[in-house]
Amino acid sequence: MTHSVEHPASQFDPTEHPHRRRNLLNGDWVLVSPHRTKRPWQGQVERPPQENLPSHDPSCYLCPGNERAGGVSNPNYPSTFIFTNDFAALLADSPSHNISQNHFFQAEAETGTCRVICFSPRHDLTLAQMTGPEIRQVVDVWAEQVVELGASDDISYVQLFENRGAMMGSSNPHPHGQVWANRRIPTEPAAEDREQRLYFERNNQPLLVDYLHAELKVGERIVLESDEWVVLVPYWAVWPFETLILPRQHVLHMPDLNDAQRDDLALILKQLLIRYDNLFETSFPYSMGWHGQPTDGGRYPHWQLHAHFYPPLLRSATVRKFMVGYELLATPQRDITPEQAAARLRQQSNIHYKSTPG
Ligand code: H2U
Ligand code: ZN
Repeated sequence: MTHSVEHPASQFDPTEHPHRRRNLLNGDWVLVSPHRTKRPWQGQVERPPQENLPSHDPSCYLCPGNERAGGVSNPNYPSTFIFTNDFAALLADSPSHNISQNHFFQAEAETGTCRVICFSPRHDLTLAQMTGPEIRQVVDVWAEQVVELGASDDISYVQLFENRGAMMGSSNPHPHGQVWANRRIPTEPAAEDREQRLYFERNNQPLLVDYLHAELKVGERIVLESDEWVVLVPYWAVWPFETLILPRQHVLHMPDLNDAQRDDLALILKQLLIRYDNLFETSFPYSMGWHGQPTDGGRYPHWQLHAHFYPPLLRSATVRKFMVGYELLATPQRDITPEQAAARLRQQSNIHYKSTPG
């Protein structure tokens, strides 16, 4: 038998000592290794995004009036514009027969639809640079998409998301997001449904409502607060500057947001994105998306609407975090603590680094 030396709990310092934290929303664990932040970097350096884009790019398939890859032309849209993805990953009427039901080759036919949402006709803008009322229109479009697509008996989940920046695989700098809606609840919302349901059964309270109260009491992971919303780095964040946006009230999904909550959301989104851009003085790349209750007609009082932001950058505009090796094979790991990340984001100016004074 081997004997390990037990250190008294009082010596544990979460800013120094490796530990793991549990993701309350999906049950996964993340390894936190704060002592590792000092290691040198001689690995891959990314190319910063192209600056000084034109307001209209004749070769962009999302700009107003231009022809898309599928041959259809975009209208001269003045604000937001939604179209069915010309290369949709899900189709409404794909055949459902001929799927083998063998233990070794399990498969299910999946149906649904994919749409692209242009946030603005301006090729050169990002959400961070759009005005509050313009972002509010995007919020309204998000809510409308959940209502419209979720109304179908064939749609159980509507996933709104945005891939921003080439580093996250976005194909085009034109400000845009996507919505994918399908018949079955996908993996991540299904895990969140399970954990929120379990907590509600035990505590008769929505998990994220109680979690927000706990975070507000501690304060150290809070990034931004407004009348209706709170932005925080979750206790279990995997990505260096990952954040969670939570409403103060209990809201099941986007369509339930009232006017004040929507206006306020537009403003806090802009505030967060300005801070993200200021952090490394770059147009900050990320994947973001909304999670709300499923739309299969079930009862989901345990759900709380929220948005996740997953940005890949770690040290600068050109050094990113990789999810490889141990992370792929064992469990995700981070170096900078969520508390340190929240402090860095809080310190950022609320004026965009590109805006000219005056
Ligand atoms: P990104 O969010 O990864 O940039 O995706 C943009 C989507 O736009 C992508 O899913 C679609 C692609 O299939 N697209 C069209 O529907 N029409 C086009 O003309 C080009 C790209
Ligand atoms: Zn464009």
